[in-house]
Parts: sequence; structure tokens; C-alpha cells
Amino acid sequence: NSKEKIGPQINYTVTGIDAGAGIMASTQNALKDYGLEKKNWQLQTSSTAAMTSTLDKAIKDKRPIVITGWQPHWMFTKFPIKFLKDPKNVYGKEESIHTIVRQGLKSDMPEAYTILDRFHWNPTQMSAVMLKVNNGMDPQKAAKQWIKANPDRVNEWTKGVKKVHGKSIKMTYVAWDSEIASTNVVAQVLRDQGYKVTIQAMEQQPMWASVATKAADAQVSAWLPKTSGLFYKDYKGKFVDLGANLHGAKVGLAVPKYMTNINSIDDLKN
Ligand code: PBE
Repeated sequence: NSKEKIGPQINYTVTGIDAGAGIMASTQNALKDYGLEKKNWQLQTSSTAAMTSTLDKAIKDKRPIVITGWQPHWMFTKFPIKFLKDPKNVYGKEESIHTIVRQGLKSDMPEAYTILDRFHWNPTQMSAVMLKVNNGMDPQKAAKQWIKANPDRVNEWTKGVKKVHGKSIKMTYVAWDSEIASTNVVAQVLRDQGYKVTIQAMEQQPMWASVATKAADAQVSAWLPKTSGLFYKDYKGKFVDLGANLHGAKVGLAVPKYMTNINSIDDLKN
């Protein structure tokens, strides 16, 4: 019943993802800033896979649900969901995803640095890789296919860059769908350039630490200014920010479109 309060229907619960994600910290802030915490709203930690499966079931039964949502992500193509308005701007407006490399990379590996510096694509392109992986394809294979299908874009990154012969480079990432896609594409482009590339998935904090301590060379997973903002601030001065590799990302709370009375985070209080 849409006239009923939303809170009691879903146990005052926002269905979240892994604890280390920036969207989880932002959502804790949102629960405070919108006065939801004192009304016993809570954020449930899980994983992207568990969250999207819970969302899938709720939508099949047309039940209400509130999730942590972001774009680019296939959840917005697969499910009829909408972002809630965020009048207090807790999640920020549009975000960009930045490429972060270790200090000294430019002089140590100028070819890789140039490619990492030039790497950029758009949400449609990132989504194409994510969709293949979501449909069960191995991420490296999905990256190879995308590279083959987008020679002009890849050429913008590699044009005039000398081939190397077996130099090792290491990238770290968090196993979010978007970062699985971008990291595998960049890693494959570097392999095609002649690098021996390892990519290692880890939690967000160790990922930032790995580049700051030069244990890793690069990551392409910094959602800014807000979502990864705390880590950016913590490690500032210990990495090189090569700027945005993607514009037009967005983070917030989302609900199924059939929840027509819920359009803003403020509406959760009613
Ligand atoms: N995400 C996807 C991440 C960044 C990439 C929105 C789930 C987060 O830190 O929240």
C-alpha cells in the first residue's frame, strides 16, 4: 500500500554493498543528515552481487526496497530503478573517475605513464564491457573484445608510444563491476604494448596504500570528488592524479520506479 509509511515496510533498512565502498560512508552521512538515523534507519552491509539479487527479488514481487545505487552500472539497465533526489547534496552531483599513479612512474615507465595519462572513455563504453562480464564473460576476454571493436579510441591512448619488451607493471583495483571493466581494459592495452601486467583486486584502503607506497604502479578507480574523497585526502601528496578517465558518474540512493511516492531521500521520513 503506497499510502503506508515506507520505513516499517522495509524494516528501516537501506540495502548496501561492501563496507569499504565510498557509497557506504556517504550513505551513513545521508542517514545522519536527513534525520533518518534517529528514526532507526540503518544501512545493511552486503556486496554488489547480494544487493542486486535482493533488488531483483523485490522487483519480481513489486515490494519496496531502498538500495545504494551508482552509474555507470548495469543495475540501471537491468532494473526499472531511479535515483532519489538528494537536496542536501550528501552524495555530490556528477562524479568523475580518476587515474591515480605512483610517484616516479613518469620517469621509470614513460610509455605506460603516457597511456595511463591518455586513458579515457565514456559511460556507454564502460557499460559495454560491464555488460559482457555480467553476462558471464571472463573480464580479460571482454576487455580484448572491446579493444578490438574500438580501435580508434584505443589509438588515442597509444598513438606514437614506443613498444616495450616485457617490463613489469602492477595495477590494483577493487572488484566493483565498473573497476573490473576499466582495469582489465587498461591492463590489456598495456599488455598489447609489451608490458607484463599484473592486476590485483583488494579492498579500497589497501588499494590507495599500494600506490602511495609504490607497491603498485597505478589504479583507475578513484571516484571523485566525494565517493573516494576520504582516501584521496588521506594519501594526498603520495600519488600523482592523472585526472578523469570518465565523466558522468553518479552515486546515491535508488528505489524501483513503482515507488511513485518516494522521489527524494527526504520522503523516506514520511
Ligand atoms: N562504487 C563503485 C564505489 C566506487 C565504484 C560506487 C560502488 C564506491 O566506493 O562506492
